[in-house]
Order: sequence, then structure tokens, then C-alpha cells
Amino acid sequence: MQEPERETTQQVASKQGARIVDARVIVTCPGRNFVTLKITTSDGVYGVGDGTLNGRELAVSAYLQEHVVPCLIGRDADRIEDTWQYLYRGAYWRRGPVTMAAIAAVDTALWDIKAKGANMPLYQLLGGRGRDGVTVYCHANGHDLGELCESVAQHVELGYKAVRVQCAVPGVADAYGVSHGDGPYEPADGSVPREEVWSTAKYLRFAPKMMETVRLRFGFDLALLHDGHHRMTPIEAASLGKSLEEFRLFWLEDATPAENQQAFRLIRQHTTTPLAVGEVFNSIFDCQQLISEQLIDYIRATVVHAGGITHMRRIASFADLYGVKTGSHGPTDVSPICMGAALHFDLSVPNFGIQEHMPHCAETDEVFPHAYRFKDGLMHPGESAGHGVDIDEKLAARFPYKRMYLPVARLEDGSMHNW
Ligand code: EZ4
Ligand code: CO
Repeated sequence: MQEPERETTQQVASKQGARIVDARVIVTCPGRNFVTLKITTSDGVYGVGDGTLNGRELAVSAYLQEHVVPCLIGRDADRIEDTWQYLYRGAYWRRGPVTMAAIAAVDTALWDIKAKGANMPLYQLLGGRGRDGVTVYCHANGHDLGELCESVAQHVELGYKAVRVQCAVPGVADAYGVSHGDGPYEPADGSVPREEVWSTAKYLRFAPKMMETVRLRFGFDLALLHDGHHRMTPIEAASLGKSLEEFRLFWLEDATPAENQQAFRLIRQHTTTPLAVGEVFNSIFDCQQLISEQLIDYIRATVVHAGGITHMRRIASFADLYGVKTGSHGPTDVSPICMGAALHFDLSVPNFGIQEHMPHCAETDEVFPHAYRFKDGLMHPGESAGHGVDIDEKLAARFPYKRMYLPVARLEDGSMHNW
């Protein structure tokens, strides 16, 4: 039998795509800090990826600039999976938020380039539209229940079909998710970390009253979500889940920290309130047990923090085997680039659940011109080739980096707690 002929090096080379000729990190602060990677190919096509890690932005910027960019120059821009594996396996040091945000920035930029090369919106490359649009939830909050209900009403008026509700807790100095001044809520708000004081006991007494008030006013057709923001122990979370059951939440988010994935077994044994977790996850291994044991209902990993489109597809496919849906993180600290990429992912992935949407300020929207839009409770990534989000570099240069931190939380006796 004749051996199949091996291809010559020249034949393989002729199948190669355009080379990466330039990769640049852009840090800008149009209202808040963002890290962007811009990759340009020998064909003159460029793509952009988000690498923003709230409060730790320059760590990702340095990781990219010093350790990733030199390896990208000369690489075949078409080989997205190979580049992902090269940066993940090849670095020896795997996982972690800094590494995975850096990989995400490269991955997102390369998918942008590939989709532009194909002259298609990214969702077409990912298998095409799986739904008409992307259902998003917004944030309503208030310093008291009256203000909260007003905020919910305003968002319903805007067309949102799903609303996250957060409220100041009587007797607690600082609750998560409530704005400190008159402006919209922004998590990173201090040039040093602001210290908050927290009481879980007071919160647990108040939370059912909060949900009851909102249900009484808005009925049961509106999807309601709530974020516990890692403040409870597993048994406290179990008790909250039980006390909220009658209010039929869409989900209870981050009920307890999840480094120990088994912790969710205890919550699950006690309550049918749907559970969502994972906005701080950066790898499929962070949710392997949570998913395979069906301890959660929604996985909140997002493009920028979990290794880009490539790794998010892997997480979603794995979750689909166990009936777990996606529910990607989408606060202001993911840039419009991540938001755009996430919407293409959301539109195409079979087990999509919901997408968080926290609108960016006007300056951010100007620095990152984008094709996505919101209409009647749904978001649409738009039909531009690529992921549909760009960066105006000249404008970006007018907003230099400003050191900003998320707050930290202490219990009433001064103990450090989870923020
Ligand atoms: O606190 O993105 O669900 N959304 C959240 C966010 C996070 C910030 C942290 O960077 O919990 O507001
Ligand atoms: Co959250």
C-alpha cells in the first residue's frame, strides 16, 4: 500500500493565514478603567479584546505587554485554538484571574479578526442565531424600599423584563449594590478601598420583606434576581433561599463563596430557589463540581474573566450536559468589547439563560463605538463584521488610567469579611 504523501513545509505554509504584525495594550479611564488589546495582522485587519480586571488592571496590562505580546508577533492569526493552548499550557503557570483575562483579551481579538475576515458577525461563526435576541437583566436599587420600587418601575418603563433588586438594609451602614451618591451604582469607587460595615443577621431578616414588597407592587410576571455577593455562610444562604422561595426568584446569586464547591451541596439540600454563581471564576475547573453535581442553575463566567470565547464555549457545552444555563456577568467593569463579544456568544449558545446588563456611562460608550443595542428587554449584537465593538484610540488617550479600588467589608466587630 502506498503511503499518503506528506505535505511539504511550503504547502503547509500556503494554508497559513495572515500573521500577527502588531499587538498593543491600551489602558484608558473614560469614567472607569479598561484594558484593551488591539491585534493587527499582515492583511491590515485588526481585532480588539477586553482584558479588564477591576482594581487590578495594570497587572493584566503588564502580563500582556511583557509576557504575551512578544509571543504573538509572527503567529498565524487564524489559529485561535492553538494560540489559546499555547498561552495556557505553554506558560506552565495555568489559570488565575490575571492570566485568564490576558488570554481572554487575545482570544477575543482573534475571534474579531476571524469574523471580520469572513465578513460575518461573530455569532454566525459560532453557529448562528439560536434566539431572536439576548434577554438581559438590569440593576434596580434604593436606599429604602420606596426608592427601590421607584427604581424597578423606571427599569420596567425602559422595557426590561428582568430586574435585579438590591436595597440598603435597615441598621446596616453599607449594603452591596446600592449607590453612594445620587449617580448610578459603580462598584470601584475609591482611590483606596472604602471600608464598609456589614451584618448578615440584619440582612437575612430584611431580605424577605424586600422581595415581598417588590412582588406586591409588580406581580409575578417580572423576573426578579438578587445578588448575595458572597456574604453568607452555606447555612445562612440555605436559610435565605428557603425564606425567598414564595417570591419565585429567577435566581439568587453568589449566595456563598465558591472556592469550596461542595459548599453548594448544603444550600441545594435546603432550597429550590435557583442558584447562580461564577462571576469571579476564570476556568472550567472552578465550576466542574458545581456543574457535574447540578449544584447550581446558572453559571456566571464571562468572556473577559474566563479565557475568552474559546473557553466560554467549553464551559457552556459542559454545563449543557447537566442542564445548567449561562448567565454571564455584565457589570460596567467589563468593557463594551466584552459586552459585544458576550452578546454574540449568548445569541448562539444553546443553553443560554440570561445576560447581565449594566449600561456604561456616555464617555465609555464614546471611547468604544459599538453595534450592539437594547430594545424591548432584549439586546442585539448587531450585524457588523466581527464582534462589532471598536476603540477610538485618540479619544481613549484623553482619559489616563486612575487607580481605583473595590470596597472591602468588615463585620460589626471589625472582622474582615467578604465584600
Ligand atoms: O461586584 O463587577 O453581579 N454583579 C456584581 C458586580 C461586581 C463587580 C466587581 O468588579 O456582583 O457588581
Ligand atoms: Co454579582
